[in-house]
Amino acid sequence: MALRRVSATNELSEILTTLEEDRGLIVEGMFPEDVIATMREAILDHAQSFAAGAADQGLGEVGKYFVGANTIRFSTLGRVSPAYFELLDNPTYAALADAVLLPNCGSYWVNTGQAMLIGPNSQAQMLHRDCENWPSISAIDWPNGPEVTLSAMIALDEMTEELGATRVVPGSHRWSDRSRVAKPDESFPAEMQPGDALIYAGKLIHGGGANRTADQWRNAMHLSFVAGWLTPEESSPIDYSDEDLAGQSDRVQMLLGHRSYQPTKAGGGGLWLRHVKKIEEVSDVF
Ligand SMILES: O=C(O)CCC(=O)C(=O)O
Ligand SMILES: [Fe+2]
Repeated sequence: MALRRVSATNELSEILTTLEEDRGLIVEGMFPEDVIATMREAILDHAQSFAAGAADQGLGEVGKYFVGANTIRFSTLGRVSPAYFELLDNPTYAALADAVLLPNCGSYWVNTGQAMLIGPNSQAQMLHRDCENWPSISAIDWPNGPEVTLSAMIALDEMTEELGATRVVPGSHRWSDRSRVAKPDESFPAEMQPGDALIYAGKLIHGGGANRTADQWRNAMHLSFVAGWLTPEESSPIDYSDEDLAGQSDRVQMLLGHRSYQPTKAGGGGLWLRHVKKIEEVSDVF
């Protein structure tokens, strides 16, 4: 069972069916070349100020082990380049996220948008499921419980197996034993061109590949969403001010936590009322 690839120009229904069945696929040409080129340049420039291996995701040594000794990671990408907001508004990714997540929540938001650059001579990352960020949810009725997160690994440059393309374990979302550890030879590399994306749901096992080159970096970024009733990895609502998001679409503002959670697609909830009123109209309550 291999990792399937489809073109972003194919019928959306075909992409959706493949994602529903496999919970992971490569969508070729998903993001526009110019947006990817802008994001790439900004990320590589910003990366100059980070020491490889420094990101520990707030977990100390465990986090360092997870991200790798020679990787560079950083988030709050909207401050690195406004091209990030265009990625958030991508219509294909929006349709896929709506299909996977909205059956399980009224609205979803950004889990994290992160530069994930793997340096030369790096070991493979441990294989894992992103839904294990919220283990008490994954445990419910495994493997039939709800998908609560959807991720994209987006190629900024070519991603080959040798460079450390993300590895995916097809079928692992259906394994009856959630604690079964994937063997390295059960995984396939998601080789991609710039602008292609590996889209995968939280239950699919995957991990960053080993970068076996002596002197080249694997340049990719991650962009994931999570059900609005769960807390994301990244603290977007406080990382972006109202001014930062002025002029962005309602969707971008919602994805970055500048809207209240909606329990159902029809609305409801919303103590801050930011999804139905402009903040200026309710600011006297603060
Ligand atoms: O770097 C990669 O290819 C994957 C990273 C990843 O899956 C993660 O950190 O959760
Ligand atoms: Fe992951």
